[in-house]
Amino acid sequence: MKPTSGAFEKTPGWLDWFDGPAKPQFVLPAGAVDAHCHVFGPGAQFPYAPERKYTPCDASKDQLFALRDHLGFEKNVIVQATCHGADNSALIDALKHSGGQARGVATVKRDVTDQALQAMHDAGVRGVRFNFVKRLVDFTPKEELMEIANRIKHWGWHVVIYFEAVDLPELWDFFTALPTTVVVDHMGRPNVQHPVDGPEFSLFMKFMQQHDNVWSKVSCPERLSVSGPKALNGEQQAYQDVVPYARRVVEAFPERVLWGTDWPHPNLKDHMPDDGLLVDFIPQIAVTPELQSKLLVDNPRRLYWPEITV
Ligand code: 0GY
Repeated sequence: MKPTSGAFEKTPGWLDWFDGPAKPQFVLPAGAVDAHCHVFGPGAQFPYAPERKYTPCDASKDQLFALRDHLGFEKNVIVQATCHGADNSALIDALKHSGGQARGVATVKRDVTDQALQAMHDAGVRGVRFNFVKRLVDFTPKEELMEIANRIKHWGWHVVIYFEAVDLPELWDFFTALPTTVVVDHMGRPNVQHPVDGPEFSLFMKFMQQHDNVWSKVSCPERLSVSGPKALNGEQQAYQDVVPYARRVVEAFPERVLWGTDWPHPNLKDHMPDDGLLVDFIPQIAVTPELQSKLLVDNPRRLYWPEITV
């Protein structure tokens, strides 16, 4: 599973994904879904988008599927990353080679044809992603996004939104007007140095409380954590500062949460997580077998494989 940089030169300072993940101690429930991960290229086959804000290390579908099997997941939800822009070719290729074990979230522009949407649906795409993180994308007018949301609704797709916590007030009216299920990436990126009961995270909780079409991925402790991956005093476990946030969301909205590795972890410069240890983080945020089943099996199935009824 060795990372390679392939045909493009990787952004300096950007860490390669970790190619020797531990076998998790936490045994995932049968049918578990890694509901947030990406494929990158390989760039020689699927070139990165000219408008990208970073150039990743290649991370192929075969490497993703090997990680899935190693960690004990059954399925993946592959999310289009910004480095591929609105060219979903690498994503579609991965879905088509997954033997039905992967579904996808694409990025589309206003001019996408119905024929292209149908082809994506047939390959396994079930959502579109709207990204508001300014370091990752250029601005797209909200009317354009709303037009896309109204069109993809016809296919029964949902909208995945990625934003920073400080931007939620400004985006609130747009998000609450979306006509589909709405899935928030990484709990709306809370600043975990702020109190979990403080105004910022309370607004996010209110967003979910008041809108039962809103779901959240309780993913990316490695991205949100300030305390980081290392035990501070020999007792504290990795990413402890993220636990209260994720646990609160899981316990308040057990039917509307998803979890994913975020492999291959774009844009990390300080440390690269071991995906096996990330899996071991799950029982700290979903503390009972029932919550774990909902988070890892029932919820992602309901959203991405509703045809599976047992
Ligand atoms: C993530 C997070 C990031 C990047 C992207 O599409 C992307 O490029 O989502 C990030 O840099 O925070 O979920 O993969």
